[in-house]
Amino acid sequence: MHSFLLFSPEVAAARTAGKPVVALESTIISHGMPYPQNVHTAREVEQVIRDAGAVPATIAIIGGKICVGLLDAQLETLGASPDAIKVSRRDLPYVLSQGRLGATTVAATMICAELAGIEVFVTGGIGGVHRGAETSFDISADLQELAHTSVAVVCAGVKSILDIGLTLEYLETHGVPVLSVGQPGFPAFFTRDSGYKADFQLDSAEEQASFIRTKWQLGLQGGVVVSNPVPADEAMAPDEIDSIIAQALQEADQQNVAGKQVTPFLLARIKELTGGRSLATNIALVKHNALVGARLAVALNHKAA
Ligand code: PSU
Ligand code: MN
Repeated sequence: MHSFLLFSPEVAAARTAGKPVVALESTIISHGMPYPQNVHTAREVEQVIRDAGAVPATIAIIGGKICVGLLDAQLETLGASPDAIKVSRRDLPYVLSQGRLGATTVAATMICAELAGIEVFVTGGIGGVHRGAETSFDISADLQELAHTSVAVVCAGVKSILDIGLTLEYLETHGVPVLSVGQPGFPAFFTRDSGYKADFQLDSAEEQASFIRTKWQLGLQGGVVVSNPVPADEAMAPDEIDSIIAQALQEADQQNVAGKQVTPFLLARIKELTGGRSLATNIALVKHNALVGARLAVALNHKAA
């Protein structure tokens, strides 16, 4: 086993028993939602996964270890700590070797999940190609990770802070399939419809698991995006969220926000500008993704590699 990995007792027991495990990221906790709703939501999301017959493994970097599964106290520390570092692929060696507190992005969580032998990972939204990327070159490392690392990522699509069309083009170029659940369209995080279609609609966990197994059995390495729209009664009004996103983007531009600060800046501004209503939608969609991810992990577990 990899010397950097440290499994929680719950996850270690699940591995021994051959139970399905679902990875969860921690940047959504440290940089995606405010305290204390972040910790509360993280616990609720874990419980959704347990109730659906799988075991949650929230991943973070603590004390020079990749912690796979967090104790309550660790989750609390991470959620309450203002100086947890946002850790993507580039940052992993620094945060581990310096013993810093790190919250893993989609990219870093995929790396850690693969090291830990976990095939399914649930999040809210993945990173992507930013609007204006033709001049800023701002393309999330999440997309390269999906190209190379063999983990299925359940999400509610990408926020329209990004260029959704270019994000899908990038994924196509790198051979990353985009599945949708319950509708043909690719969802836009706060809303169910991005105006773009997913590649393949597969509604049942069994079909999704067969697709994913087939890809990996063919030797086609890399991830699969399983896009799951926010439940209709929890979605935001498209007009409202679009104008708020436009304002947040303009402010980021005026304030010269760059690099890894861009996504957290936009997420925080959107929350403020919606008076916190975006947070309720965010929490609802993550919990819904947890249910879909747990069912997928159970189905994949029945089709052992
Ligand atoms: N998108 C969201 N919520 C999030 C993130 C993205 O809707 O919390 C986080 C995820 O951890 C994702 C990261 O991996 O932001 C992407 O950051 P960047 O764009 O800097 O690669
Ligand atoms: Mn970026």
